[in-house]
Amino acid sequence: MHVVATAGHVDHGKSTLVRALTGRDPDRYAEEKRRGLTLDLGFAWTELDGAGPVAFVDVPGHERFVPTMLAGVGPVPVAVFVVAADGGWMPQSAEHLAALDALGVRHGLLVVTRADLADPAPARERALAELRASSLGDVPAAACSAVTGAGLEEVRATLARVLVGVPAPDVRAPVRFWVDRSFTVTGAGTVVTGTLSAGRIAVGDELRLGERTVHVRGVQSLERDVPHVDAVARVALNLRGVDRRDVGRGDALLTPGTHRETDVLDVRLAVAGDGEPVPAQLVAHLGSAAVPVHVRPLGGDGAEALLRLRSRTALPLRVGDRLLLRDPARHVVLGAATALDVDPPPLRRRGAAAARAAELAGVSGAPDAAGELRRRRLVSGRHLRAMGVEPAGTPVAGDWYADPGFWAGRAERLRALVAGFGATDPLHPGPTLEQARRALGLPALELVEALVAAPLRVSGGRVVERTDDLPAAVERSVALVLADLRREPFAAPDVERLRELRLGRPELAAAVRAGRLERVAEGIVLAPGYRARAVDALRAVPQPFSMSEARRALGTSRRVAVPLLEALDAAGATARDADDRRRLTGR
Ligand SMILES: Nc1nc2c(ncn2[C@@H]2O[C@H](COP(=O)(O)OP(=O)(O)OP(=O)(O)O)[C@@H](O)[C@H]2O)c(=O)[nH]1
Ligand SMILES: [Mg+2]
Repeated sequence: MHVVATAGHVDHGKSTLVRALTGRDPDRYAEEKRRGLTLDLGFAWTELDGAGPVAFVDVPGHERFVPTMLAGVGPVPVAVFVVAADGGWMPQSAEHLAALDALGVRHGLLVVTRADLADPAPARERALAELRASSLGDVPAAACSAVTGAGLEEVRATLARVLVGVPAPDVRAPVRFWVDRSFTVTGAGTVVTGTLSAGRIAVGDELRLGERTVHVRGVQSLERDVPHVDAVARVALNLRGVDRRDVGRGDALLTPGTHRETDVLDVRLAVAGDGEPVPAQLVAHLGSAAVPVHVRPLGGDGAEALLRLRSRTALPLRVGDRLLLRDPARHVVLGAATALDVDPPPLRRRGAAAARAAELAGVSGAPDAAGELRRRRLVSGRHLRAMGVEPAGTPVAGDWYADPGFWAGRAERLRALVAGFGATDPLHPGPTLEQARRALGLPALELVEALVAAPLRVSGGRVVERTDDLPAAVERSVALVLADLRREPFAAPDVERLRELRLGRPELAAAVRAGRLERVAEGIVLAPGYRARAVDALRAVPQPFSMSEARRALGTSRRVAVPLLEALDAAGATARDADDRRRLTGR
């Protein structure tokens, strides 16, 4: 299917042309028919020889309804530009063309209507010259009269030729389905309609609508139920999970995880040569949405402006999206803003805007994973994908991607942190994973774990420096402790035994650093791997179990059992019930 939008000045014959081509009146409302004026988007479709089904989105031409026009053409890739032979080039001809240009519409044709009322040649020449200077470029033209029917066949043939040359969209692309109508159908529930510009929607799909998940219960296209529909298409969706009042024009249904809902973004706007500053309040149009935005200039030169946009409501965005910026007060389409960053950093310090502009100067809006890593330093793959950027390279941990220089720097800082720790507190020879996470400003413990490499290692939940060499006397004493622990794995040496073996605080700390012993609590050490062994032993105990049941199963005293079970709790291997009994979690 093809989807085509009309464009052109009020009363130039757009709706009449659509009716002549499809046999259906796109003006649905009694008031539209009475006043002979399109007030809202209209929809009609037909079969066109050589091009198959063609759906039309008919837009209003009146200057008051330019936002409605934009909601209609937003997701549509092809335009039928209408100029009346007796009307010529008019203000909304210019404004609609500026909109199509900003949206980057590259396919279309010119139709000179009302050709029975005046010579179509002057209107055609002027319009073709205007269109040539836009994204539409050189387009074919046809003249017709809806009253006499003359020229309609040529309009059909020309439109079919244009449509055959329109490239097929990517049906595997993520869905961002812009709603242009929503209503309730008795017995079916909420129905939304819109133009699907990329991707595929199938019955049973789950889509995101802001914070909620909605289920596609039914799909209709061209008034027929279908199991799925591929872009480009006019689509009606029957939805489960949303009330009709909670969805409407300007909302988008999204493939989960593929867009970032944001109310702040940085963009590049090509500016006209007059050098006028960009107004501080504009309206941004994207798909069927129109949101007021506050504009903060970051920098740029005469030809382009780098702007921070802040909108009152969030928009689902990806890097590279084009937003049309319009000044409604002056009826001026300023142009297309390209989304460079849909999750920009806050600008706090003096000079931050200029620094940001310098950073964005080299950003094109084409997804660039390495560039994102350089600027963000550390980011999850999930977040990158939501911004429309496919991660490149290998994650440093889990789903985390890091800039190589940043990552090497954090590894360096962790080594320094651990060294500093050992110097000030021999009994705690390194920071806990959580302490290290905070000191390094990292968002997840798994990142700290991933940074631990020789000579560092994790022992007893702490990051410590591996020092393999123990003084010979300490080595001998530790060997005796380990021999005791082989017989009774949870009978940690008591104060007396430690004194007898001359294992004081520094000696124990050194043995822990060397990985010979693991610290359970102050003055309590066990053989490495004690937690796994304890979990094994506790499997034999009926769940949940009390402290004394655990103590008996482990063959140890309360002095050891209490901190040992706390260590298991901390590691997530055991969980405590309300009555202080515990069970194994299976982890
Ligand atoms: N004589 C003549 N009249 C036409 C022709 N096409 C449209 N009209 C008349 O022009 C007037 C405006 O036509 P519409 O189709 O409503 O114009 P429109 O562009 O849809 O107007 P808006 O949607 O309000 O912007 C109507 O009275 C039509 O009957 C034509 O080819 N010849
Ligand atoms: Mg109309």
